[in-house]
Amino acid sequence: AEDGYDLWLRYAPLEGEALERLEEFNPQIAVDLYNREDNPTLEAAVRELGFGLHSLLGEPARSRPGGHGRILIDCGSHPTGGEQYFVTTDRQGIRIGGPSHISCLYGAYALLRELSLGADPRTINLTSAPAMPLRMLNHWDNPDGHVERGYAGRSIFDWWNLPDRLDQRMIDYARANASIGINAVVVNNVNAQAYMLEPRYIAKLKRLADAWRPYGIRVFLSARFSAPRDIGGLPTADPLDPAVRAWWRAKADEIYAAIPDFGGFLVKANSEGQPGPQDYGRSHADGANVLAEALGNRGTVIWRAFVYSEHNDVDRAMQAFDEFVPLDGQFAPNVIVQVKNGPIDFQPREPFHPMFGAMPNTRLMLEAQITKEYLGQGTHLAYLAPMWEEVLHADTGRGGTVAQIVQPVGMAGVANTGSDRNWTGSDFDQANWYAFGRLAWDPSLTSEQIAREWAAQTFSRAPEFVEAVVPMMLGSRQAVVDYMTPLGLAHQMATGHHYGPGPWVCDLARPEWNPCYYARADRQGIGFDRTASGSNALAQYAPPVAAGLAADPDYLLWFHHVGWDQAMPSGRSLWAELVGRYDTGVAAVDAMADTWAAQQRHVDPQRFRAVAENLVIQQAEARWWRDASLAWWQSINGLPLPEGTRPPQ
Ligand code: GCW
Repeated sequence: AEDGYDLWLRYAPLEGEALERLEEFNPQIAVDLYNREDNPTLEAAVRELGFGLHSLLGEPARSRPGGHGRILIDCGSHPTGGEQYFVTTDRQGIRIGGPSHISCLYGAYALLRELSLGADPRTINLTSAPAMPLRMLNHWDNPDGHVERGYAGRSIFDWWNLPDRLDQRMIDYARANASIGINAVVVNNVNAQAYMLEPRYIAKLKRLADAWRPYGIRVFLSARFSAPRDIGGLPTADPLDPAVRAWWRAKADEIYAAIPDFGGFLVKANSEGQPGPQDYGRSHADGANVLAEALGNRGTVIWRAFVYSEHNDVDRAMQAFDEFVPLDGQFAPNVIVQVKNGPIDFQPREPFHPMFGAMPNTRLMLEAQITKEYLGQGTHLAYLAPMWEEVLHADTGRGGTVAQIVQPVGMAGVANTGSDRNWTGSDFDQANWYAFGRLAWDPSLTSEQIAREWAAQTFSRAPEFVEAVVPMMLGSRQAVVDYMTPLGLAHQMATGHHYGPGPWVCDLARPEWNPCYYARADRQGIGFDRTASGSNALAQYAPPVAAGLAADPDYLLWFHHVGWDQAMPSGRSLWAELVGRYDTGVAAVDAMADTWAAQQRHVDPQRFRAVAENLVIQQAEARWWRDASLAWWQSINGLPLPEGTRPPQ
């Protein structure tokens, strides 16, 4: 049965002309003489090509007598030669090449992708280099198997049986990542357990590192800042204490002895109760630099900018900028500061984070969330590439777009994997993993292009299918924005789980835990004034960009408190416009369900039904979001639903 385990690497048998062309070509894999020495990366390339081609040709493959098309794997073995590849065709056949072994694995996946999409093997010509050096997944997986914000079952990492037993799933995971160019993995939650740094866990991590090395993946660990105290027996974790510095140095040496290409540490410090340098009156830079010194030129410290402190009545959207921008230039060269796409927290829509462009002397990396904590989790269909595209293309007004700012460094995505048979809980959430990798490799790809290749490889190449499903995917994130948090509203999700609506919640201890803090609805109007008359978060952006954001209808209630009866450009009042947006979101989900219902003949029954049933839930829950939110706003503004609005159903 098709249960989705194969992800986009299904290599479903070709049909028609595409099949005839590949049969005609009659591929034979060859490895260049110089590369004959056993190399696990080239072996992986040969294996994948063999398996993929066989599968694309169908069973049983009709073998053709006579000529055959050679596929020559011919890559250099330069360890730091770069990850770029080329796939070219000449009279003798196809040649996959590049400076390093990993070039050939990436080239093999690119070739298989093209062939899967029906390309002619006699004219394939590809050359590609990754835009960003670090293309990374962050797993929020706890060692006990629970995944924070995970909606696809338990963790895929079997710490219990490692290092003695390596699940085949770990190889298939590496294949999936390599096929989209992901080259770095943080295996544990940023809310970290210090004991992950103990020798028994280093041995487990080594087994994973060894298994993934052929696929070009480096492992990283989330490190708990207080580890020198928690597991090191020291009385303090003060980063300026010599014994603490020596402890981190010895810990790094121990890890490198086991894993010579260990990537480094990811740290969440002084945020949401995590320990950090501020506990000792030190700065984020003091903390990051001590870990950086321990790693030396062997690795990187990735320090998260997602911080906000309790007992601070500054607008939460402003706190990271306020804390980090003054530290620009103080971080060691092997420190990266990792910044979420927006200034609050992975909302369905946020303006880009004002830190991008504001720290020219610090290496900044983008953090996106693949797992859809605030976008209907594993149930609602929302394709996130349009959101990431929006952020990557945003002009910071300070030396380039967000993509240009982070390109020399990289992009991290909070993974959505779990032990569900299809990896991601819902079949369409596979597209978000796929799109994240493709965009990190090449942020100039469009979300449409990525959706097309994903849908064709994952479900069906039938043009009618692709033409229907791609637009459905492209509109799906806006639908979520409309029925959950239209017009720039944010964080209206119920407390803790962040799934359903909770705009009425207003009694939690910390102000910024409450949805009412973000919506600021009162009898007169709704929205958070972040202009000069309010928190002035707007001033954290470069002036021309701030002006654009202030005038952007998508961020209306993000930046302004607006009267319920204020006229909108549409001519309608804000209230009527808001109601209209919720309705638009509900209608969009109905249309998605109709689109999917028409695809039955293109999709295997198991996955067809799984997606259809999720969409039924989403239809009901879009209504839940709209009706609960409107009822709450009405209880505040006392306004009737505008004329012509359909009654709740
Ligand atoms: O998105 C929020 C989540 C927390 C998470 C935190 C973070 C890992 O609700 O679960 O903790 O952000 O990014 O650190």
